[in-house]
Amino acid sequence: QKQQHEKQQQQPSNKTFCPKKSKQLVGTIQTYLDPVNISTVESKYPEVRKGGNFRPKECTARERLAVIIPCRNRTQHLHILLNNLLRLLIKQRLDFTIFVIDQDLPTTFNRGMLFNVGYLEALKRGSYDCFIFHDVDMIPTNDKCLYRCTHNPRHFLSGVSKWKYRLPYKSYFGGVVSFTRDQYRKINGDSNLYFGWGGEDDDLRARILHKGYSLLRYPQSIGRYDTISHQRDSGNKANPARFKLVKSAKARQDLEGLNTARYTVTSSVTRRLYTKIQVYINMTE
Ligand code: BGN
Repeated sequence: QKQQHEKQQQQPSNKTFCPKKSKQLVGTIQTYLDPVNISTVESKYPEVRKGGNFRPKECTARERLAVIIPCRNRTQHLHILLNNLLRLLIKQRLDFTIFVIDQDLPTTFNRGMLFNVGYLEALKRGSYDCFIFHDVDMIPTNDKCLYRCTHNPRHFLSGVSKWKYRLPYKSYFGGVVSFTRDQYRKINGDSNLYFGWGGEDDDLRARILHKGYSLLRYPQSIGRYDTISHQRDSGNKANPARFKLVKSAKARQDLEGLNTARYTVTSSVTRRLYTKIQVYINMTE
């Protein structure tokens, strides 16, 4: 499987690099928040190859991007996200693959661990340089919000519709974040211990700062996101252990994370617009 992916990824050598900012970018774009059929989205993007893979033909992209979307029983939202996100990524002339990491029911949602699974499983399938971890319900509204990695991890959101296009608190680090392959490895990825809602993003931020990185964030006009409104998912109740866990984030950093993620891949399928990795996480291990 890896060989096949690698073959697909071999670059022709006689092309120039794609521009850092494509001339096609206009700024504010319309968002589509209504439910959509996957077949409608598929027919809109014939240029995306099986597995959710795209590479510009006229230039060589500067890096290989894996977009990791943790998901648990939220297929409707995934289709809405793809309906919005694919156009933006293609316009930015990026070499990307969409990975959906779908957690088997009934185990409580573990967003942090799904990030780790996404990183590890993507690297088994291709040599990605940049990882963008993307909530399934965050819809970008500005195409100058570049889906690229840089010298420090980046928080993409500066304002979200459900918070009146602001953030809930200054150090909020949820939603959409980017890491180079190296950055994510150096911080030992996410914690695996957060089952249920809350805190794992605060833990991740603590890990980044503790390893000496600083944080980047897009300015207000660019990091502007719409959200798909929904009820709190069943199987993702607020995690009462989160307060204690966040306090010990730095002490646990090297002991648990990317290096200790235990999971079982129950299926891996290449759909037209994404690679879907189904994963079982055992809560008691
Ligand atoms: C915070 C949560 C985040 C969540 C944001 C926005 C906690 C940690 C308490 C120590 N943090 O309160 O995880 O992304 O709200 O909803 O609960």
